[in-house]
Amino acid sequence: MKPVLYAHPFSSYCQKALTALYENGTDFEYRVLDHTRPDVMAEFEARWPIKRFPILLDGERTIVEATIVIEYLALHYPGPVKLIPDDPDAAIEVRMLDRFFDNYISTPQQRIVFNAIRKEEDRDPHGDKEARAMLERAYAWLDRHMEGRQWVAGETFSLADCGAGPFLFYADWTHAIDPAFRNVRAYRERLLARPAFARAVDEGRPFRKFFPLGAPDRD
Ligand SMILES: N[C@@H](CCC(=O)N[C@@H](CS)C(=O)NCC(=O)O)C(=O)O
Repeated sequence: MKPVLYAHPFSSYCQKALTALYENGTDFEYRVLDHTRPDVMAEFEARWPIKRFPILLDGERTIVEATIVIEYLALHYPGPVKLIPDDPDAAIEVRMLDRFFDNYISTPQQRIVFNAIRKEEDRDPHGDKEARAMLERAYAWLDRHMEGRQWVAGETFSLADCGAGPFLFYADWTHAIDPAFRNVRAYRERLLARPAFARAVDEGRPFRKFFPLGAPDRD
């Protein structure tokens, strides 16, 4: 039986897991989370009442959190692209950078978007300002880190790059990456040219009109 991914093509965390699946050509069943499919939504919510996606179902086992989905795939469905290095020390670097993108790029990016879609009276300008300041600090750190590098952790494409793709993609739409951060911008372009992530981006294209801040006419 193949693993089942419950996901939506326009979601950044789903694109992170999809990039890993596409990198390795892993055979899986894609159950798209769509309100016109209440049966799929109900299955998903029964499996993970926290209701954050993606999740992976393998037999009776439910795996949650995009990073852990990728860890699980590397262990149980390994392919030619080693997204987590065998060397434990190199793997620490990969996992550390993976945390960087979740915590300091994606989290503030989502905070800005969630704030923007609230009713006017419920918005939190202070939270928005803090999230933007975090993104600026994260871009600055990443720009120095990416000097002379192709991928973010080690010589090869890894788990950390799987998250970097979608998170930098949406972060730039949300709070533009200043042109002065040329290493970050070049890295974002490199990620967009990576076939596995490019495929995930293409699958999300039809949903761009739903981006709450308005999707730019590029990428
Ligand atoms: N920590 C989770 C975060 C997943 C997440 O935030 N997914 C978003 C889609 S990109 C979601 O479920 N949004 C639904 C909601 O906020 O109600 C992970 O790493 O997988």
